[in-house]
Amino acid sequence: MSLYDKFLDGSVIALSRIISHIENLRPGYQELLSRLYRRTNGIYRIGLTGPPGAGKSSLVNLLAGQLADDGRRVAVICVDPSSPFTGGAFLGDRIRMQDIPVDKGVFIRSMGSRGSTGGLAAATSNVTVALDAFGFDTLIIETVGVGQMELDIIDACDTVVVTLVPESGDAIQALKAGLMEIADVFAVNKSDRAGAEQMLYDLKSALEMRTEKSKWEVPVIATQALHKKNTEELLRLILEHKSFLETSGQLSHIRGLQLQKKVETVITRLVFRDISSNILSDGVLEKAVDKIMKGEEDPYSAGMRLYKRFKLGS
Ligand SMILES: Nc1nc2c(ncn2[C@@H]2O[C@H](COP(=O)(O)OP(=O)(O)OP(=O)(O)O)[C@@H](O)[C@H]2O)c(=O)[nH]1
Ligand SMILES: [Mg+2]
Repeated sequence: MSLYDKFLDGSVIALSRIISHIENLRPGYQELLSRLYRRTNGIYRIGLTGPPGAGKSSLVNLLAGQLADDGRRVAVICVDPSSPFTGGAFLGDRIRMQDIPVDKGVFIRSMGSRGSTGGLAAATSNVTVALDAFGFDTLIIETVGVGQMELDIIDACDTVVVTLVPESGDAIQALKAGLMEIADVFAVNKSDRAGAEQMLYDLKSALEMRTEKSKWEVPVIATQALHKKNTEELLRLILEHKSFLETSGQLSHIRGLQLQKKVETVITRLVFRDISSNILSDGVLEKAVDKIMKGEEDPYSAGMRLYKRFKLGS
């Protein structure tokens, strides 16, 4: 039985291996993705982002469990925060992926920023295709909300939950970090701590002040993942947003834009691959650098010359 057949047969091990194949851009991965794409059903993607230690994994844990209890087939992608950008897991007590309820059939995959040559956002989106084709209907993506890279991933989700904590400063901070624009739901987690009321108030005021109004009114909810408080309510708000997307026609609009991006990425990658294998492999680049060093050419015209040569050769 081939790996693909085992995948179709529902083998989780085959799924994991197929994901690695895609993630590492091994030969034939685009063809594989093309086969997988035809089996997709439009998996619903929930993005969860927020500052380090805000309780994202704790919430994901509970949400995944609740969704699985409701009969959904849930997958979770944790974009590993131990990237050079986010500074790593300095919190010794952070919830690890092992704590997520695998017994309920929840599939968990961690994606590191190192080693994903094609860019983390593209890799995440490709892995989503595999999960969708496998039969999962709901995906939760957890990522630390700090850099542009994370925003790109979260941008590719249908519903975005921004998790803040009372001590993460004022709502203005969230505004500055660009979180206000991407949030569909705000969760003020660790609301057992001082300052939660103020945070809720500030967030609501900041949302009201927004000039750009949408038909969806971004709700703000206080949660306590540690004590399982209000997490069912949080899920209800998330699913309410899902219904909103579906009934308003926004879902197909978003997906159209995302597909456009995807096709662009596929083309860029193919061009890049061809250029690297056709031009850059046989010392052409070294020769060009040599010429530049000798003052016979400059890097810009060298780049344009090589690109033209690639185009003619293709
Ligand atoms: N007091 C309190 N602690 C909480 C609450 N929710 C989560 N925590 C604790 O906060 C710590 C960090 O939780 P995580 O779920 O790992 O946070 P995270 O946002 O996933 O962390 P990173 O992935 O490292 O950014 C853990 O010790 C949790 O038990 C809450 O509502 N109240
Ligand atoms: Mg976490």
